[in-house]
Amino acid sequence: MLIKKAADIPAREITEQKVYLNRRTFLRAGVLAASTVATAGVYRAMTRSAAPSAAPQARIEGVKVADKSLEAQGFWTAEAKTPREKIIGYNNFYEFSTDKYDVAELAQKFDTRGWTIEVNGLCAKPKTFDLDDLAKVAPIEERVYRMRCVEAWSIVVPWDGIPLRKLLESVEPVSEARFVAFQTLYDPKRMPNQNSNVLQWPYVEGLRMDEAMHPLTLLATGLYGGKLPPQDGAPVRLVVPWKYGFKGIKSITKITLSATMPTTTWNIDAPNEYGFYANVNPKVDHPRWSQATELRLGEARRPTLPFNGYAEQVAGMYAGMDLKVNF
Ligand SMILES: Nc1nc2c(c(=O)[nH]1)N[C@H]1C(S)=C(S)[C@@H](COP(=O)(O)O)O[C@H]1N2
Ligand SMILES: [Mo]
Repeated sequence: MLIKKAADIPAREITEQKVYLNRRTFLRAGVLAASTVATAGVYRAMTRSAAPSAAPQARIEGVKVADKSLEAQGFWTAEAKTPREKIIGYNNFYEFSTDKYDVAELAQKFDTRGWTIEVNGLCAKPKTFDLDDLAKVAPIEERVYRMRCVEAWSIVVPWDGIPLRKLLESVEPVSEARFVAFQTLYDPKRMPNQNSNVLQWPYVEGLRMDEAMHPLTLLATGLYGGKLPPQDGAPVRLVVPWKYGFKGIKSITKITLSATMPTTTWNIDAPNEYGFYANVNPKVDHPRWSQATELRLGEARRPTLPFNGYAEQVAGMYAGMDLKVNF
């Protein structure tokens, strides 16, 4: 990314944190991988047992509920929410500008009328969704998530959205689907910085199927109880809270189920710096700066947590993988 200086980040010792191995999730993943009859139905049953209480609503009749069980599941955090002005005034959205303070103004007139998201690939019922269709897929839930940019700044955002899993289940993935690829709109007239070659366009991202089906993975349509502002990825963006922020692809127009690992924008741009998995890991420094700490916007610098504080919910998906690297 363009922020190259982080020399001021003190190299600090982080207590060795034993990665929490969720053995049951691991075993289920093994069964799934071994299964030759894994249908969408089988996948559904397995992922459901990973999340005993199906995503309760964090907002009930306009009242925000600070429920411990939501916090335990990772759906909510008691940490101070970053003020809305900061969230919508400091953005990475290279289709508009590489200057975080300029994105908001340059994206203000971004026209999202008639928006559709095509969901295709390895599924029984491919479909192009407009925003009304999307609203019918599942009720909107509020999630208060930490977001940690790979550049070592972070925010806490009250998102509104639907679990990605609900959308994927609605198109009935077939057993060969192992990955999900995402694409941002490509339209240089509406996204003027796509006339530059600062990145390869359109911006693309991807998740492994189990990551995409994880209860924490959100398709966000709003924040702070209102519509998603253009600078934050209107009308629909991805939020994967345990991964670096660049996985959270904005203004999505296409989602494709595939058998092979999709290419991703930042990996194409700098393969030695950004990998496919990109799980937040304070012990693996970026080649050009430390990842041990982060600047919480409007607050003090603080230690970065493994999996951005969501290890208990997600570490089991990476059992047996070398977590010393992000690739
Ligand atoms: N299409 C697109 N999606 C994107 C980006 C981008 O440049 N283009 N930047 C990513 C990065 S690096 C981060 S940190 C987050 C920032 O989200 P925010 O501006 O809403 O905080 O969006 C991600 N999604
Ligand atoms: Mo980022």
